[in-house]
Amino acid sequence: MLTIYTDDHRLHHGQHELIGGKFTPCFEKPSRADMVLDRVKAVGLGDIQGPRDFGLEPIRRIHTEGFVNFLQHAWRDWVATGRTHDMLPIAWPTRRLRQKEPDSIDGRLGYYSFDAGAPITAGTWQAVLSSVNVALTGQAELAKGARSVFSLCRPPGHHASADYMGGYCFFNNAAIAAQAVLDQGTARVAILDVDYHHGNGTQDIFYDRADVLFTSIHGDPRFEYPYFLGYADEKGQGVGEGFNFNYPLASGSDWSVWSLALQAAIRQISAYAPDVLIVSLGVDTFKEDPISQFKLDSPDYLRMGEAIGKLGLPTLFVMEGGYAVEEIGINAVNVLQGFDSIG
Ligand code: SP5
Ligand code: ZN
Repeated sequence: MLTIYTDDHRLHHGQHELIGGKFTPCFEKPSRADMVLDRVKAVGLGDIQGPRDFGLEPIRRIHTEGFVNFLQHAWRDWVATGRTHDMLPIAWPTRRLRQKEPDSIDGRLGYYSFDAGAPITAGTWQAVLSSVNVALTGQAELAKGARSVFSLCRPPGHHASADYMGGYCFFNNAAIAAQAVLDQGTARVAILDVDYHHGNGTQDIFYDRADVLFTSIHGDPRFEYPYFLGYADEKGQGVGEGFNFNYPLASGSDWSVWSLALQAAIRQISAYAPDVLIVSLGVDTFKEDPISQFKLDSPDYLRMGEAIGKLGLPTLFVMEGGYAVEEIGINAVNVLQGFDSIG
């Protein structure tokens, strides 16, 4: 399987995130991608290519003009106020607050986020652009006829929606790739989000649409981040009704439980009969993940890849989360090798 990768991800290296009431060194760090790339090389998964530049147009198909402008100039506007440490928001427009973009950079930072988990640094803009290009290059290779491609994106994307960032995510790489598939004349795309956390951004982006089926297996929002989306009764709305499927699972779920949800999601994807499948590939379901509560073990990821492979669809894997840095490469690449083992 072809891998798309660039070193540009290193330009995004946040210092701290707010987690459990403490400023904690960011779990989402450059060594994550290094470990995955090392494993891709170690097992000889296939060729590794750099991304091409697709510009801002495909991003604007998913994200609002205001949000794109904010992110593009956020660091410049922050530095102009005399600060050179990471940007983190402190206030958000919740219920009964005005949904109006403020003038100040501090206000706009809160307006365009939903948590304090995604610090913006000097190199963040270039890194997130390159991460999108990694996803879009993978999509282009798939369109040329590859059966599957691995887009080793960093930063991840699935928590980012049309007009907000958060959860280590800025632009929604998987959603931008899905829209690119449709814009090239394909009718139906399915997304399978296997990251431990609900893909709230991706769900929100496609919630009222029938041309993208969204399925997600994740920690139940009753106990797990992102807390405010991901329930099983979220089915889509308008023409999108019936095209959104959530499989929230209890803390401590292992493969015996997780694989049943996977089979249910796969049945929905099969029934939808998409032209292309995009997998939001998070491996923070691993038993030793430092911020997660599922109990998958390394061999389970081979089974995951095999099950996805049996769908027989052109498939783009887009890297999302996974924070057990030593094992993230083994687990992510196990999914890809399991997929490849299915003719
Ligand atoms: C892409 C992705 O996986 N983003 C995840 C963002 C999670 N951010 C908040 C996690 C809160 C975890 N709380 C439990 C801490 C256990 N020590
Ligand atoms: Zn996650």
